[in-house]
Amino acid sequence: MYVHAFVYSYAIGVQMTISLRQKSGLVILIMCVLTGIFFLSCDNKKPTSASKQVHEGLILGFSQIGAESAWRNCNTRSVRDAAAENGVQLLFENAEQKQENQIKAIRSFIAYQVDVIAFVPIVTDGWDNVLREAKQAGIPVLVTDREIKTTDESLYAGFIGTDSIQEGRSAGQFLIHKFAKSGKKTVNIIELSGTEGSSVALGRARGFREALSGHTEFKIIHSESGDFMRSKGYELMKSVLARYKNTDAVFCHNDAMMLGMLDAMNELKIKPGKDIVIVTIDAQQAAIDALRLGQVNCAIECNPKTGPTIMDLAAKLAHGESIPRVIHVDEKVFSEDDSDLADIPARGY
Ligand code: GYE
Repeated sequence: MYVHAFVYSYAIGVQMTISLRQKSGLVILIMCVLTGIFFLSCDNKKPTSASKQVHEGLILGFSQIGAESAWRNCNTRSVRDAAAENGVQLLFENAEQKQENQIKAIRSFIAYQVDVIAFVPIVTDGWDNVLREAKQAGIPVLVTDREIKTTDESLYAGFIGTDSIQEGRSAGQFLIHKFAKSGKKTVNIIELSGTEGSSVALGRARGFREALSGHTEFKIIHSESGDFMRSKGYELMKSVLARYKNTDAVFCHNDAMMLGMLDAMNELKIKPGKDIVIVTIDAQQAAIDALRLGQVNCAIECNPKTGPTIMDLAAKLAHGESIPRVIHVDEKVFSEDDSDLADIPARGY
């Protein structure tokens, strides 16, 4: 597609040059070639929309971690829909937040001799043994959404998912910008983090600290895991906010926990977005609604709609083709500074 765009823009340039037969034509030609190069350079960011390929007959074993958030449910829908659209036979297992269930599911996929295994690793560690079994059985593995730590990179074919370090950086950068003119000597931050040991919680925490390093006025006064769940966000923040009355900002690793926290703030008579600055990740519909109401100051998108790309990658693997080692999905940052908040299309999650 990008090659087509390149050829197309080149052809337009040539045509214009010929018809103008002037210096300006040459300038246009150069611009068109540069546009083509730009399209080509975008090639490593794969679109997550359906490419409508049909992969009839392919058997994909997919181990999902659970249903802890609206984000997760959308991710599950995206995988199920894309499988149905592409004629892929999907063996879907919900691990209910337990790694041992995921390991069992992967073993059952191996026993079933599926063509490809895809899974969302709930935490980074502890996958080597089961992945070695998949390798011995000759079944390629795609890691999706969250990353794994392994000493043997040959145990999986590639990863598609979020760039969690960048999401954390964006959160930190927003706070730097937000408090730049406040004159505050100290900005007290609470971090409500995701599932302990998960690559996304580790990455978001790391990127956040990286962005704030060197800005000594920012202090993370408390950091605790709410396991990406709304109920835990509520429970935890009710006591934490009552304890830390001098909180200036909260960084939530996901919207579900943020929404639980808003309930707690309501009970504690704290005005979210005003008394305390709120940055959150996922940008689901409820977070965008809260942003429009001024209750959230910044919502960083995490894109759950990876189903179509997962099907394409699985088909490549089933045909013995190689896939990129890492594909990060496109993500935007929405904030109170945007003039077009009203125009954000319905999120679908
Ligand atoms: O941000 C959160 C979910 O792994 C990126 O998990 C995902 C995270 C997402 O439950 O809402």
